[in-house]
Amino acid sequence: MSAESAAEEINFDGLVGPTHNYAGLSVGNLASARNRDTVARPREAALQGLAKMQRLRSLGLAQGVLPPHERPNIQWLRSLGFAGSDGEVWEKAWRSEPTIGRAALASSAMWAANAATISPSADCADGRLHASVANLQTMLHRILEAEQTERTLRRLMPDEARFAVHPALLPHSVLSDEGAANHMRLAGSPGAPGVEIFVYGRTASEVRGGFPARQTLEACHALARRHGLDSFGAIFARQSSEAIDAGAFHNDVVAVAHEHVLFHHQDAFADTAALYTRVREAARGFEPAFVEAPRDRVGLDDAVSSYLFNSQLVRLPGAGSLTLIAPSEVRENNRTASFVAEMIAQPNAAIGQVEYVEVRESMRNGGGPACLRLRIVMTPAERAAAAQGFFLDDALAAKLETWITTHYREELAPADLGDPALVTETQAALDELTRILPLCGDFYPFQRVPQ
Ligand code: SUG
Repeated sequence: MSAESAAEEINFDGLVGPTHNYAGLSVGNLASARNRDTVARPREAALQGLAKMQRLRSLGLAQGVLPPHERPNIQWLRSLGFAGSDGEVWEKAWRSEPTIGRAALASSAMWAANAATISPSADCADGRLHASVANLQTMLHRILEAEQTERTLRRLMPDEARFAVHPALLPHSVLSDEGAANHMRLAGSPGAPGVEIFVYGRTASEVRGGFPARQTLEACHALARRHGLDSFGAIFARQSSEAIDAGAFHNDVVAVAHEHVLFHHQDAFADTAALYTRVREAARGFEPAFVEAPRDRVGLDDAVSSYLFNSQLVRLPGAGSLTLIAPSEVRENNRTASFVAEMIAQPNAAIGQVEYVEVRESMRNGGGPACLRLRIVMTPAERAAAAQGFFLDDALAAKLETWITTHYREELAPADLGDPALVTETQAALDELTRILPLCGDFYPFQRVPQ
């Protein structure tokens, strides 16, 4: 088998961290606003995420896992002038600066689709796999993620002859970048040269009302340039303002692509016809299939509340068509459930099966199945060169399950969040995790000896 045909797309899911909570931090993300200050269930959230990973493995797909970040982010709080023991730093910050405290506690790195933008080696001029860490500059709590994400990706893909891990673009409104959530790729097979679609919500000079548009065209251009995509390989498409203002704060709330199939809402893009034309012109060696959900069947409100398009689109081993891994909320909404049932029943359907997964705790913060994973297409040689301890197998899943049930609180209510014991607990949990995943040494800032 050639490297091209043996390459596979591997989902790396972010582990939900021990401080998973609902702080209402993301303007324009309706679920985050609606669930602000409700009681979160970190243990259940992490177990739901792990169960999704295991479900995909049981369906025959390769699966990886990425570690949570250190939260509360004591190092950042110290840089803002808080002093004392780690517990004291947290207690003072939480009490005196609630906006900063909430940002320092967020477990939002679990949404690995926002960690980076990945271009498989088949698309890149230098033949290496390129990864650009996202700056996530629109939301304060998310800007904090880039530093650890870069360290994680360098551990996962250490061999610079095969992998190019780029730091985040300068965190500024002009270069606003939210990673793979605004990036799609179409290809005849995962390892064949593909067409990468970068979706942006605004240009840098534009003043837009409504909800924030978190991705600029200028950021997309920079990513395509860095990754060495040729002029055929990169397409830039504008997300529709209606979608953003209806709560589609990332493109992956209204569209998803895999292999030759693009599944999207009718109102996902500013100019759908132009996008189809560009994709058809750029597609090398395959015929793209466009599956559009019409607005009179599925409203933007249904798309945003059910997360129909935040499904994972995958090819199960031996399957003749793609499978949609959809959140169970899609099945609970009559309109999306009946749309999916009809779509998969079509003769020669491009998407011919659906599997429902339960990630309700993440959904309550606006993160569906597709948000929780970063897709990395790897050839067999790249997979062999990656750090093996990040790939999930039954033994690792069992260790992670025990680790979660040992360390995670069952509930986190708003009144619990300022508790200094939370710092000690999360540090103990993360310290143990560095012996379960290949993170030995001083991976987390709290593990470093103070200078
Ligand atoms: O950035 N929610 C995340 C959800 C990210 C979903 N990712 C993708 N669509 N790929 C966000 O809005 C809410 C945190 C809080 O409110 O506590 C949050 O950050």
